[in-house]
Amino acid sequence: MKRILTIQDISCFGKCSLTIALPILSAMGIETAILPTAVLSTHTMFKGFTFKDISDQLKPITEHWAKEGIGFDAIYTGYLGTEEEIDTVTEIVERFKGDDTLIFIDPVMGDHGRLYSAITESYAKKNASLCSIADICVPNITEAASFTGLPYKEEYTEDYIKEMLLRLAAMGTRQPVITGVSLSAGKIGAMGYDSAAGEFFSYQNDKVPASYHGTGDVFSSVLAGAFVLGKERAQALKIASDFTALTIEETVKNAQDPRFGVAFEAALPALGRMLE
Ligand code: PXL
Repeated sequence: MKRILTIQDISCFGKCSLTIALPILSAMGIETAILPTAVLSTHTMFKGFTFKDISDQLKPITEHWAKEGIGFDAIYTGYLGTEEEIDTVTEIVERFKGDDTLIFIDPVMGDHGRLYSAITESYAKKNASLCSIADICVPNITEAASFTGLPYKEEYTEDYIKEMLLRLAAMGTRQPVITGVSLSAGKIGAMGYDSAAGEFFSYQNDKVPASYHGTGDVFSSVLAGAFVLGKERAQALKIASDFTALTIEETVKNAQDPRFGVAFEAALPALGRMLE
């Protein structure tokens, strides 16, 4: 069985980060070790959330694992609260990276043209350098614009996305993948670039006209899992995009406050079938 380590916060209510990654990766048949960086009452889109930083535990936990000789087929990082955390996570990635360890970085930092409130310019720079050591990094257009210095656009051409991907590859990421990319009206998906082969790849699905918190984490978890399972990149993008669309469709059936997240649980049986 493949083994992945995922490093993210635990938001106790409002499904995202670890409460999405752990059940999805487990359902994909991947042994999943977790490294929680912080415990929040909810994710940060709710007012008045509590936040307990537990990132001082990252080093002692991983030192224990190293002593036990524990290794991973992949490391997948998501939302990281502070610059110090990014430094520590970078050290952990360097320490546990074997010849065949897939490093998958989701540089969670913003959306819809705006960086989250706590994100500073120096945080963004540090996050860009974490992406530079990734095999695969999956920024959305907002995050990719911040990393590459290109302007954020709501309306764009395929060439704009290609330019972003080339710049991300020049920064060091082996296979950058930009998420939330719409290459024609009514469609949405992702586009990537394999820097070793010099090839672009993309997948587009019908856009479900609804928006919920946590869909980025669903997409990243499935994509990371699909790569770990050895799926070919076009297939991995298709599975992640189709599953994410399905979770949105399931959520629409019993619509709640969008901050409560997506009903990914209802779509998990279909994920097994998509992987066959
Ligand atoms: O879904 C990304 C995410 C993860 N963790 C926390 C967040 C967010 C996005 O808002 O606030 C705590």
